[in-house]
Amino acid sequence: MTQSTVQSIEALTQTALDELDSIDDADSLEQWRVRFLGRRGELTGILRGLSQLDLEERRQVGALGNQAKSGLEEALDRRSQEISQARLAQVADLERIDVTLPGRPVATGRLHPTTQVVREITDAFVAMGFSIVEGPEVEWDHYNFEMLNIPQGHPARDMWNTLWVDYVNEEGQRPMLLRTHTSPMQARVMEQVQPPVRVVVPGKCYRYEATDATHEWHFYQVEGLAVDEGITFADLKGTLYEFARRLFGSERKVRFRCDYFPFVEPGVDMSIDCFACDGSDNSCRICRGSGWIEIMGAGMVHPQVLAGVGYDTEKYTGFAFGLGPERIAMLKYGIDDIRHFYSNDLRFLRQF
Ligand code: FA5
Repeated sequence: MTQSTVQSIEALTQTALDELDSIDDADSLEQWRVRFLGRRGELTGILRGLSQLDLEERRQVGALGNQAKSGLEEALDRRSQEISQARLAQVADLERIDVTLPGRPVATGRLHPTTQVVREITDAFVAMGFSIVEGPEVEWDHYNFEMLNIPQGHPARDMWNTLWVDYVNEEGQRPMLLRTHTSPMQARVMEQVQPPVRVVVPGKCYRYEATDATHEWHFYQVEGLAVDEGITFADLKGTLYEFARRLFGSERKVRFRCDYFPFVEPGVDMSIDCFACDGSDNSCRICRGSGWIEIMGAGMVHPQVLAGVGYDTEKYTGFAFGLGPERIAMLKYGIDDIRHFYSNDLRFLRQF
């Protein structure tokens, strides 16, 4: 009996140690512990059977059993440490930085095409001696219309389909709006400074109108204003020709035609020849077959506007213009629909 118990303890110890060697994760280690050393484990089972032996045998085999038990416990501790060290080494390996690997590309932002073109336009005028100023997008009727020679009830108000702010003043009028053009800044600037004036005003405008390939309901304008003694229509044409030459090169054709704006006299619009069809396609979406794309309105500042801000109209004359940067970007880059600009399609925006 003693002999066979001793043999089973030795065999079990050997099996347990062999199996322990091949274990390499914490879960299997716990299963091993329960199987051999747990309360109902195999070694515990053998030791429990000792009660049937006589005292002397019990002492001998008991000592062997306890020795086997502490041997297995030590082996378990060792293996457990080896496993956690191997795990730590694995994590360190994963986190190690290989400085020879190529860097990850950093996604850089870029300027919106409108911003790029607005800057190009203002740069061209700054080079000709103009300064840049900005003004409010939420504007009073007073500046957007009245100071520009467009009083209440004037039919020309229909030229700008207006988004009114839902604010009613004490007289029951709605005097606040989203500016329909950057021209209100003409009056705001002239109220503040005496001639000579040379400014450009980039900014956002809003109109209550249906969109198509060349019309958005919100878009940018760049306003220009020059007032001084002796300014003539030749100065206006010279400045705008020079601007077109800087932006489009000398090959592009430029056209001035008479146009009407209540705040200039005479008034013109300036167009550039159509990049899409050269005027050869009657169904062209861009120029509708005319061969020309209008990019700005301009003219000599109306004496009524100069008088409105207190300028001496006998002494001073000036010219003003308002141009559309999106239309200019369309011409420069061959974009066939203005609605691409603000539809937030990255495939479009990443091209610039
Ligand atoms: C005006 O807004 C006048 N304030 C321009 C002006 C200033 C005339 C100073 C005389 C003196 P108009 O509505 O034509 O004019 O607009 C001027 C330019 O803004 C157009 O030539 C066009 O390039 C651009 N534009 C006008 N409406 C839109 C629109 N819905 N979408 C995109 N661009 C537009």
